Amino acid sequence: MSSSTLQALLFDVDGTLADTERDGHRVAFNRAFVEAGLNWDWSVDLYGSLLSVAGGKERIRHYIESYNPPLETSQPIDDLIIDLHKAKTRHYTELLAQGGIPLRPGVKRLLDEARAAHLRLAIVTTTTPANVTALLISTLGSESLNWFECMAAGDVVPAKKPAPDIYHYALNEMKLDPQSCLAFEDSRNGILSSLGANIPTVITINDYTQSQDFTGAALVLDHLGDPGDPFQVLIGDVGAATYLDLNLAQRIHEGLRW
Ligand code: XBP
Ligand code: MG
Repeated sequence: MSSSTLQALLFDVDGTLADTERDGHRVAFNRAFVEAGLNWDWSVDLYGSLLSVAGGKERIRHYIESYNPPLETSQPIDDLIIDLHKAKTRHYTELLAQGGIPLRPGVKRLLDEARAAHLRLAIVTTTTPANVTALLISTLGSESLNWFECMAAGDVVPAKKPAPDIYHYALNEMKLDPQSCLAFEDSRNGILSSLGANIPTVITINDYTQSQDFTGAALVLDHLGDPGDPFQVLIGDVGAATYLDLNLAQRIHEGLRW
């Protein structure tokens, strides 16, 4: 098999598998703030700005340092961030367990197709591993945890996206050439990370990322689409396709010259 044959699909989680940020992570952060007695509230708009920093702990630190919110505590900042983030993860996983967030269009169909074709699958994300598990179980059932050969997530690498480290980690774990993979991302931080590891990348935008710069993307779509729920192509050439199936994924991949 040539190194450029498509062998694996690598999926970001937040914003790509599901729209988790506005009604999931943001809500969980706010619940953790209330629980800690902090008078902080991350509005939908403010959260959009805070998303420039990937990683929940990193995002809280950035908020404290850049926005100077009221902070009446004798607790060292590092400890406060860790405690807030633990509480946030608890709230987030509880929210998902209640079935709060569905998968985006086409995600389950594409995963099913890829499994049927014996393509290799991985998760490559900044988020905490417990959050990935909670999303997969609540949307696809616990069986789906076995679908992914590698779950590259959270603090397994010190430098989060946009650094390419988490993709390098997954490639190394799976012993894969970057050119034999296709990554799925939703954000500029995400594509900087995947392209930084030389992995061809498809973008599905969302409300928070729609005006970001996706230079270098193989394809930019509003979502993966489904039969009866066609995608809109924002950048790229898909011929007559109306949804991203394996055939289109392979064509996009083959069309790239790296
Ligand atoms: C997602 C993130 C995550 C979540 C929070 O980025 O930035 O930080 O918002 O997750 P990506 P944690 O989709 O590029 O992986 O709080 O667990 O860090
Ligand atoms: Mg993302």
